[in-house]
Amino acid sequence: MVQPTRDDHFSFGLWTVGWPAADPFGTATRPWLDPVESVHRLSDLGAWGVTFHDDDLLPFGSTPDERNRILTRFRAALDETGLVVPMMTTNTFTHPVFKDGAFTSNDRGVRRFALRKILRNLDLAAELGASTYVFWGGREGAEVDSGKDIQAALDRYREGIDTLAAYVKEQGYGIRFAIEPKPNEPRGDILLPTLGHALAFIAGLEHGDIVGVNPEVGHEQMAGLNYSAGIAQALWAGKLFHLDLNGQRGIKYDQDLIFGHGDLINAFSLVDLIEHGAPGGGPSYDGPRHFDYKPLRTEDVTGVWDSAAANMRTYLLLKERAAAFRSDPEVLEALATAGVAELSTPTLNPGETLADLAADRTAFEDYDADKAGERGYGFGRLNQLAVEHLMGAR
Ligand code: 3MF
Ligand code: MG
Ligand code: MG
Ligand code: MG
Repeated sequence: MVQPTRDDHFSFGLWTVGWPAADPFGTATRPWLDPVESVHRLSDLGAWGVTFHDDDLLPFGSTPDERNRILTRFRAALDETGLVVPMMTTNTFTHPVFKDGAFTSNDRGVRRFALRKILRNLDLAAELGASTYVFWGGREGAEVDSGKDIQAALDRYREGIDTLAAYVKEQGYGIRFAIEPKPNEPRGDILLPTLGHALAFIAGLEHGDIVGVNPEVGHEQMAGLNYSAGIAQALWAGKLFHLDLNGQRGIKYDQDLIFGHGDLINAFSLVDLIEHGAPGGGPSYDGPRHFDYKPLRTEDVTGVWDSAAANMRTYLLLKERAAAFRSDPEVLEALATAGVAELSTPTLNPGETLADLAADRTAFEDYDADKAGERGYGFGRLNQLAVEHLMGAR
């Protein structure tokens, strides 16, 4: 049960296991990892897919010959292992040219360069069969209020996404875009910092029909938000196109811990939600279970592969625990006591108008608000049952 298979649709970014662990205060603690080796190791561990930024595979500034050589080796590794490339993305944050952003740099030349860099990689994504293209804003943001016209920046962000989305449609690539929100890092103030900001931005796009979100556990939690509640809203909006699973312990820098190694209770409710759908019958999520984590800087190469396996194992254990939770008669009873199913009944009767409601004395004049205020919902008991299932005590 806890042995991952291709059917679990686990995918990993090349930049995750491949992170050499340099941080702002220290140099790399691990050697560069050949992407071809990553493909083989991930395949051996039971993963299904591999994802990457252009520069993870094809170093910035590679010549056409170098690109061909690297791509030939990489495709051979995919063919040998059967691993797929479900998602690709562009690095518009590492090179100094992007220090003031890409789509929203004050420098127009940088914006035009960014569009070209993305365009080239979109063509590669189509060739490799990726169905999702992620846009993490990276350095789209500022530190100085008077240095960035935020409204102009949002105009340029929209221009960039819409221009590229129109291209994807024209080419018939069948690729959908997924915007990845993130607050606080690497800029002090970032555009589209949370899932909610991203959904509002998407609603104003011309080609928003092919644009959704790629929410990351740690990114929402860096803003103190509830990840599984955010995922529920993304599902409700029909915009959960992809996700980045990892762990985070509270409001601090982006930790990218192993999935479940942060807020484990929220990880449990997330897996329950995306595997089973909402209790009221909302959609579940059938896309890749994608890990965007970093092996701890203290790990050696053995620790890298142990941690990769740990992400998948934790997911599968949570899936098993969530299934037990959902089918426990005591949980069903606690859900009924809490009135969870009742929330799916519309507040007005079929065909009832506001005037009908205003005439309904039982809704107001004769309604015993004090009595209704005495109701106990039993949420604490419900959560204890979840925690006990999570701990394997039931
Ligand atoms: C940064 C991230 C990014 C994105 C990636 C696309 C470097 O905090 O999470 O990884 O995930 O750009 O998915
Ligand atoms: Mg992160
Ligand atoms: Mg991250
Ligand atoms: Mg991410």
